[in-house]
Amino acid sequence: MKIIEGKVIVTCPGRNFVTLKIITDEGVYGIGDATLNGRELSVVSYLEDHVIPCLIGRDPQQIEDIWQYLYRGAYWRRGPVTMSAIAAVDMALWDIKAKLAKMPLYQLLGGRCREGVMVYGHANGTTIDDTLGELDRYMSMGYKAIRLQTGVPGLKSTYGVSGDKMYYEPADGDLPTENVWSTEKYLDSVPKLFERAREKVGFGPHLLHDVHHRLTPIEAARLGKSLEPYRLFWLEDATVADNPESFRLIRQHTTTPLAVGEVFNSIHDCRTLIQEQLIDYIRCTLVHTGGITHLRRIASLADLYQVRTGCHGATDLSPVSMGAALNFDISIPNFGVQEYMRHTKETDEVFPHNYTFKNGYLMPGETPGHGVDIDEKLAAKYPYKRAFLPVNRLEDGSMTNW
Ligand code: GCO
Ligand code: MG
Repeated sequence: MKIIEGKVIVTCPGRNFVTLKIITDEGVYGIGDATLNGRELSVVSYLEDHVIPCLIGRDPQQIEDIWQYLYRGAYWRRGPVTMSAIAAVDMALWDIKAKLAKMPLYQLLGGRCREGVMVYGHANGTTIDDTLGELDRYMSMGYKAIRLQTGVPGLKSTYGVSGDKMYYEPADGDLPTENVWSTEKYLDSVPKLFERAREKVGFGPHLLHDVHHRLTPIEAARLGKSLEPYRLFWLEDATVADNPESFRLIRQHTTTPLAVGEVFNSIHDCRTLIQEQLIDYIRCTLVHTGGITHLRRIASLADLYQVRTGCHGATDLSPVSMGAALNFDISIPNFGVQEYMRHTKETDEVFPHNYTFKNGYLMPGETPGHGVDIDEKLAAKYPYKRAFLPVNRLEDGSMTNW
């Protein structure tokens, strides 16, 4: 069996997605997600110019060998562009292998470890009252885990609060939008939100919060400590994780569980955090971390240290990533939770899929492969539209993390 073609499909049904289709001489094909928000065309070029020519003629069943070939063979290691391209190939090859085996992918990965994949949804609003209203709505939809983000009094905008109640889309400008940030204002508002939320709904639902890398280690430590009475499921990206030492400092001060990893792209980014048990959840995503082959290694390492997974699942990861992630999530022992931000109707139509939501759980489907396809004709109706993530400045004008 041989790979005879690799096609990169760029489509924008409301937002940009990059998809790789690998076609074999036996007619079986596989689909992989290659979307890197705000940097989409770099991955397109990497795939078209440097990866696909090397795949033609190879046996698509040799997943590990092809992974090593693309990783070691490039000489230049890691980085989000490279690892997203490798991930797309890897996802497509696992799709092909599961189709050949006539099994849903999770069966090939070892079978189910649980009945369903617990997901968390995003409840947000510009005021605490709005956010609590959204919390109600998510609970009535059956969600068992809900992320809360609220507007910060005195700031025009903040991460995680959208105008649209259904969908959150941060890549909102043809050039990067400029936002303004104040840590002091933010640190006052978050504990109030969680105090009100627990008063309202008790300790039944899991509640989560995303700091989006905006605090220094000591500020994050203070926030974690002040949130302890509200027993969060996790505090996400409390500070930038470039230095694992930052998490040592946060850990010394708080028992609020910590999650990190959505901007990681390699096991080497999280090795120390895991081995020193500085985090509780590793949030790497299939598409930016080299696909199923590499994420399985990360999850296995994490399992040794009682660190659980919580794969990133924002709307900028396509339904292909979601379908593949669900097959992975259901098959590993140390799964924690899966992020689930619903895609728009247009996106769901471009990517027909068989996963389903019920009572706060997502279920991968039972058809062979990872269960997600692309309707190429429909995809062609939505041409690429340049879009950037915002940038962030402090009130005095200096650049900070978005
Ligand atoms: C999350 C993330 C996202 C990112 C987005 C950037 O927790 O889901 O923080 O919302 O901001 O993926 O492209
Ligand atoms: Mg996040």
